[in-house]
Amino acid sequence: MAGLMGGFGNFTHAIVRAIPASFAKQALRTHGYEVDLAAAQREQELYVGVLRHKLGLQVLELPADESVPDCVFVEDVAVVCGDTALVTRPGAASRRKEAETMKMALKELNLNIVEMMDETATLDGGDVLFTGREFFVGLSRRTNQRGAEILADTFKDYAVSTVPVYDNLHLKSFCSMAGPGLIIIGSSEAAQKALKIMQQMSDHRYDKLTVPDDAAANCIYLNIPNKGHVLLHCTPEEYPESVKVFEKLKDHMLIPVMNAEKEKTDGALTCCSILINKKMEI
Ligand code: M3B
Repeated sequence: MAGLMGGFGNFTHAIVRAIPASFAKQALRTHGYEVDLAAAQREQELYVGVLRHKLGLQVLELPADESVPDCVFVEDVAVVCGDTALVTRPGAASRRKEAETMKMALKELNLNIVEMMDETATLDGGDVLFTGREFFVGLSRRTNQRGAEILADTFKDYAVSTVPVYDNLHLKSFCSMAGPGLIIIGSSEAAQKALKIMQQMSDHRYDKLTVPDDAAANCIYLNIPNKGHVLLHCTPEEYPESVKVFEKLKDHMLIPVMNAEKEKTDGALTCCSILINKKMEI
C-alpha cells in the first residue's frame, strides 16, 4: 500500500477564483446571514496568500464573474485526482456556468478532462471525500446517485462508496482528511452517523480525529517538500475548542486560516481551491 498512499497530499498547483460583488447578496446560503463583501474578499486574499507564499504552490487565479455569485467555491465544480479532472454538473442550476470556466483552466494545466454530460446527474465536489485509497461521495441535496456513478466511472482505480448526507449541505460540511488514513470528523449526530457508514463500507481501518465543531472538521491537508504534513484549519477566534484538538497533532505544521465570512454562505476551507499535483510550470 505504500505506493498507493505515498503521494497523498502532494500538491504543486492550486486553482482559486476571486469573489464577485454579487457574492454579498446573491451567493446561496442556508442560514440567511448578511455578508460583508470586503471582509470575504480579504479572507480570500489571505487564503490565496497562504497557498502561494506559505506553501509555495503555483496558484492559477481565475477572475471573478458577477453572473456566478458562488464562483469562489471552485471545489464544487471539479474533482481532480492524479492527471484526471472530472468537471461536475453542480446541483444548483445557478452554479452550472462555473464549470465552463473551470474546464478551460483545467485544460490549460493539461489534465485529462471528463465532463459530466448526463442531464440527470448532479455532483458538487463538496460531497467528494478522497482518502488516498478510495472515494466517499455524499448523496445530498446537491449530489445524486447518477453523479456518484459518473465519478466512479471516471476514477476506475479507486473504490467509490456513497454516504447519505442529512442536515448538512455537503459531506465535507463535517469531515475531511488530516493526513494519510486520518479522517477529521465533527461531533454532531449527523457527522458521527456518516463516519460509521464510511467505516462500514471501507476495507481499510481509518484513524479518526474528532473535533467538537462540525464546521471545524473541514481542513486542508497537504504534504509539501521540506515541510511535511501541513494542515490548514480554522482559527481560535472561530472555533477555540476544535483548535485545541488540532494543537495536539505534533507531526503537523498547523496553519490557522480565517473563514468566518465565507462560512456565512456555507463555504469552508476546502471549497475555495482545487489542488493538483503536476510537475510543470503554468
Ligand atoms: C460550498 C458552497 C457554498 C455555496 C463547499 C463543502 C463543505 C462546508 N454558497 N461548497 N464545497 N462545501 O463546506
